[in-house]
Amino acid sequence: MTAIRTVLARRVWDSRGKPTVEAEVVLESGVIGRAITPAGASTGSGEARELRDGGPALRGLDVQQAVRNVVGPIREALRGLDATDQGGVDAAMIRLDGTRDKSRLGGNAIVAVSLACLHAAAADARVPLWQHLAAGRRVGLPVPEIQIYGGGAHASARVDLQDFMVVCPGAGNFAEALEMTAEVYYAAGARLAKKGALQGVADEGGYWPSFRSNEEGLSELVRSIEDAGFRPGQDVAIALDIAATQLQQPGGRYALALENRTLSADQFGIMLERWVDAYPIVSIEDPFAETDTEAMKAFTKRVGHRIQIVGDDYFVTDADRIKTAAAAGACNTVLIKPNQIGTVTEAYAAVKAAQAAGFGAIVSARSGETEDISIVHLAIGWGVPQLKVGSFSRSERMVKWNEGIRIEEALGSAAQPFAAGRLFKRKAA
Ligand code: 2PG
Ligand code: MG
Repeated sequence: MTAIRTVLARRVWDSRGKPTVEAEVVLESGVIGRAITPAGASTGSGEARELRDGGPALRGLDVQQAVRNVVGPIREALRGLDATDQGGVDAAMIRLDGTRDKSRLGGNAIVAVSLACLHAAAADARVPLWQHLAAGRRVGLPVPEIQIYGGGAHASARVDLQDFMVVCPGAGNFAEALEMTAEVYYAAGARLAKKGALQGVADEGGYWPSFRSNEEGLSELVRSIEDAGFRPGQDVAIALDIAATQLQQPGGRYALALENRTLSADQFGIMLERWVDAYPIVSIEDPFAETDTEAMKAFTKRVGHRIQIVGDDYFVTDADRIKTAAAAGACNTVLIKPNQIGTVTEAYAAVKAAQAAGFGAIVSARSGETEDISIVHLAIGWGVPQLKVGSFSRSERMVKWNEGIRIEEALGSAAQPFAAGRLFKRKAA
């Protein structure tokens, strides 16, 4: 009865008002699984390709062909397959697509179907998705990494750094981490408003600030943590996503447009290390561009024992890239975004590769999101210890934090201990 009867798709809209793909997998039992594809703005060049229609309408961003691919060839290929065989379903789509980057059918078509199939299998088993994935293993809530200020490609580069985020090593559980973050978010907004530096919110709901330098964002964030009544570093610490692929210029230098200067990779690394010394930073994502392996290795060697160094564009959720980086000593943590690689099976392979390498992992949303809550369930069910969803406003973000609250409640005392304190106790230089 878990055989796939049909696959449906439609165009829906994401948090930036852009078209995206929603897919439904319908089983012979009548059970339906549904998922929506998110979209990045600061994308890695190695990501699965989104199929967009081009042309004058909707700035070329429409996804009608991707929708037709789901209800045409993908439906044809999946009909009759067993939805509980996720590997088989995903392999059938990868075969049918036939390209390395899923550009023929579209990564945006494939990932919606892949996730919808997973939802259908869980629904057929009459358990929540996280429980279906956990398959009897003890699981817990991931530590949230939450944006306070947004910049880079998500705020017209008003500040060069993309995400100024917080994590809460002082939180005893997920709900408490959210509550602490809420206090910091309010405090940060109040400080910006008082300075006349509040320009609205960026794509992921973080404040859109008008700072004079990137470092001002760090000092303001520390003061916001204090204003909220917390000890910076102990209760609430800073996590950054530099998204440095966006900052690298032809020739390899890194541009800080706000500060009207460019830096060599060495100078950029020295600046970041100084920040790690001066501020309670516990995590830096994409400190260098996706191709700058030498700089990534050198930086990991110098500060990787003290803080989390996360590869996003650098790994694009690709298990092979993770294995290569682990051998080379680049990064120590992997960002996991299902739509970067294109199927649930391959995203899980990236989680396993990270675990095998002794790396940390963070399941992450995209800057263009929807009401889809799949990633919360993936993080919990797969046992991934961290979750990044953007900021603490806008419902495409809050729907995911709120889902975590429900699951924490459902797990009750059966939950694995919350890992924030263990993960983010900063080590000495
Ligand atoms: C990132 C994500 C989320 P985007 O860089 O980590 O912040 O952004 O979805 O635009 O790639
Ligand atoms: Mg990133």
